[in-house]
Amino acid sequence: MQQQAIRHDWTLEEVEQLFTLPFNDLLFRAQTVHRQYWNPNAVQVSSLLSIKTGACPEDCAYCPQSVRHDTGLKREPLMEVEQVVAAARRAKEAGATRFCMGAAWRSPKDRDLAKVTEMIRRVKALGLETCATLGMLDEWQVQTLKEAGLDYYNHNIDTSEEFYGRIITTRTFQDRLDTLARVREAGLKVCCGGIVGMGEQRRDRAAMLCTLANLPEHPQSVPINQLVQVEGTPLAGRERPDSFEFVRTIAVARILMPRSYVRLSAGRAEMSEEQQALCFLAGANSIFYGEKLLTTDNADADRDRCLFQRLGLSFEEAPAEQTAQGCC
Ligand code: SAM
Ligand code: DTB
Ligand code: SF4
Repeated sequence: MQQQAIRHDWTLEEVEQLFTLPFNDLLFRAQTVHRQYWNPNAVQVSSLLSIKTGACPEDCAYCPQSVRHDTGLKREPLMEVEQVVAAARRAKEAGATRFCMGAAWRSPKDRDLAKVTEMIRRVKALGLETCATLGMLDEWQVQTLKEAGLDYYNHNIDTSEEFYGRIITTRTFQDRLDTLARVREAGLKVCCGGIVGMGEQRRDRAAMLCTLANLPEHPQSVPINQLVQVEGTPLAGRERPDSFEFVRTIAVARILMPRSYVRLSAGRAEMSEEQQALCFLAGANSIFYGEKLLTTDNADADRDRCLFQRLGLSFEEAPAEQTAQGCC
């Protein structure tokens, strides 16, 4: 069978048509593409740590960390480097190959960035891939992170350009694209995706994936989150998205971006094992693993291991170039 081409010229209509395929046809197509590029039974495993929690000045309607929402979350200053390294070591021992450090910032301040670069160096020295998500970055900040050895930068577009203003008013969709361009142009790997279940329409989900697929390079990692509803955020109480619609979103992401990791990201704790299995069949090949996401509970790690065993899935090995430097 001919390999699915890597395209950057998808039209919204084409993407919407994929969403309307009969479920079995869509999954067959996604799984076919998946097998052309990936080991279908290996899943990349990342762990997350919130290195600075709460009191974020942005007003993202989904987020428990915004200072504008009363979610009862305890704010925590930027963590100490040693604490972060200890958490990364535990994540590695549990089987993670990538460690993602998240901070509730609009953008990092210089003093904070200096500490984060030290965290990156130390985590990388453990033999883990590093990822950070720190908000908007200017060129100098991107360069500083690159020089520290950062592998991935996570910066989500979250939804369609049209729906964006209904979710966030303190920055624009274009602001997000601008940071993504700086990160990409500096040669860092991009981790960029969005959230399903915020009250958006299918057209918004299609437009979000179309934007990602038409970037000059596909993000190397595409996290698809299901909204984790947190009491006190404006989106708490929304109707849960249809489970098959979530699986469809994963399948369309896989077809549009064949070479990217597609991460079954937040929201697994609320999904059945059968739904997760369908997501893997649809081409998801990355997860967050471990007790917590940033501030909310993740799916239970023991149950994850059991699910992997039942499905014959394995944790993907660390990339060959990622070797511990032995200093810590
Ligand atoms: N402050 C930085 C930023 O916004 O880029 C980094 C951290 S922020 C928490 C990272 C991403 O987490 C958001 O872009 C969003 O996609 C996701 N996220 C946050 N809260 C969520 C929730 N309740 N459910 C699902 N995803 C969520
Ligand atoms: C992503 O796309 N999802 C992660 C990570 N990137 C940073 C964050 C999910 C956060 C879920 C809500 C919380 O735990 O605070
Ligand atoms: Fe702040 Fe990021 Fe949460 Fe938005 S998603 S409120 S920028 S931590």
